[in-house]
Amino acid sequence: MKIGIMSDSHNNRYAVEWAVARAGDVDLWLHAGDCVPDATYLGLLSSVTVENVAGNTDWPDGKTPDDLVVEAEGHRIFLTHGHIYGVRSTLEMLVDAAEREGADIAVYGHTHVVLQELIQGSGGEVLVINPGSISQPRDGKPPAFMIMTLEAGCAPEIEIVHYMEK
Ligand SMILES: [Mn+2]
Repeated sequence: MKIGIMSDSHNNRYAVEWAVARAGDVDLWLHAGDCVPDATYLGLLSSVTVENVAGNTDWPDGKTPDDLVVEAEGHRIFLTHGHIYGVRSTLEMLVDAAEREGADIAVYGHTHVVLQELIQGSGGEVLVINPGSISQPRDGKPPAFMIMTLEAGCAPEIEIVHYMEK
């Protein structure tokens, strides 16, 4: 299955529209927070399920969780914004939290920097990914999102899509 992954859209609805159009057919969208209304908008534009979490600039709305786990194709994906786990200084707490949830993939945002890294945890390897920001990148590259292809028994494949790329 194909999973679109975006984060930190920060109220840029145009960026959300672009990502949906560029991604084409995906089976699921993940939005890693900042801001929740963008994930709601994503759900209106796309016909597939959107799983999303709250970011540090999202006011508590009583229904959007800080973390969640999505099961797909034999994988467990831990989705969180990342500020709770101090991701600006270390990915250790994020990996620990993912492992506590039995996840082999951890998706976060917050830093606005694209990252894809296989990190050794205490119980195995966790694939840690950050799709960057779809509207306010901080890595000197154009805005980005990811498309992850998951197949049971295969290593996840990740495509990084930058804004305006064909
Ligand atoms: Mn944030």
